[in-house]
Amino acid sequence: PAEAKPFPPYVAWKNQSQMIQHTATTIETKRSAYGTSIVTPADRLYIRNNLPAPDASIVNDRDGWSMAVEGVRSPRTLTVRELKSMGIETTATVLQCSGNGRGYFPSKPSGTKWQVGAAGCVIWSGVPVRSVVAALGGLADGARFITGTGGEKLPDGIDPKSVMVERSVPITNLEDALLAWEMNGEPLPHAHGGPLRLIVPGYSGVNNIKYIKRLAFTAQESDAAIQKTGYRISPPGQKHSPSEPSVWEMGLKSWINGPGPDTGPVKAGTVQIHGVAMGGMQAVKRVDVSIDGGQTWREAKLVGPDLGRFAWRQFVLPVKLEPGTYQLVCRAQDVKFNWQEETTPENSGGYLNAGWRAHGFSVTVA
Ligand code: MSS
Repeated sequence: PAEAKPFPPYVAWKNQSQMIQHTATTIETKRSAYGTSIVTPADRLYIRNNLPAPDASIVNDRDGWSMAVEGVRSPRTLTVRELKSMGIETTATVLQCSGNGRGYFPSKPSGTKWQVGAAGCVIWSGVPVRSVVAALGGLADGARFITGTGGEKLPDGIDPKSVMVERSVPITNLEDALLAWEMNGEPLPHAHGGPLRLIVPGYSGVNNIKYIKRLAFTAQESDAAIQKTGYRISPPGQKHSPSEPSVWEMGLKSWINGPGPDTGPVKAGTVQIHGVAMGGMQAVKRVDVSIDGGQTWREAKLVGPDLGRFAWRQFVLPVKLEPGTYQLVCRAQDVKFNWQEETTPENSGGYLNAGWRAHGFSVTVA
């Protein structure tokens, strides 16, 4: 099995027994490895790289890392040391790959067949992007997007636009976006984008640029392929086109982690059904659990401190189960009274699957 393969050097420090390695650049958390507290430990947080990660030596001098800022009144290159003098903020967000849940689309779109594990809840600390903008004299005229560029060395002999990791998000994210140098109380690991990463709360993984080397406030979206034609919601089987919606905001979503399809046999008696729920841009208000595939529902209890609207909530429902087979599903409601969708329509990239039915599974109680 894929899990047996040792992890490549840049992620060798990960807890390999708690993860599923699809490839050297796509590694997910096992459903059973999320636990019941809120924050996902770094050593089991998923990994996704579109390009090979830069050399780990880039974190040898973290404070010396520099990032160019463009599209402000006084454009400049700033070091992490300088950024640290401009402000500090800490935010918990769900970091989730756009393709998380792709493995549950019936048509099996191409790309990594992520189940639930290309996600985690992470605490970031860094400087608000808006503070950096203020320190550099404010936005230049016409800025409509925040565009971040990854610090990877690009392969020779290829059009850089075809491979570079550069994404644009609407300027409205100035409110909440962060340039983070710490993750879960530690210097940001190189594998997760250290020394410096752009965090766009509520937006899917690809918009959170690792090892950021350029931050530009632009009039247009990036013309890099990853923005122009990649990561778009297109009809099944069709190529992405720039006119289709970009994979930006995440949706309302929840899933059960335990007992799970990978937690082994369940003993009859009282079972604590638990999982996670996230609202995308809105806080989660409520989670319902069903043991009969959605015919009847019971409200679960939200567990632990509320880390803000961009974090996920853990939930639990104690249920007495007799021997038999049960179909476990859950669905979340946000503070605007929207319910999680039952089925996410197929799209060619297999993005943003948040359908509650597809994330369910059956357990046998003996
Ligand atoms: N950044 C950079 N620089 N590069 C790359 O490749 N990727 C993406 C993000 N960012 C990249 C970046 C993706 S795609 C994702 S998910 C994320 O990141 C991940 O993260 P981690 O830390 O987990 O690895 Mo899908 O939507």
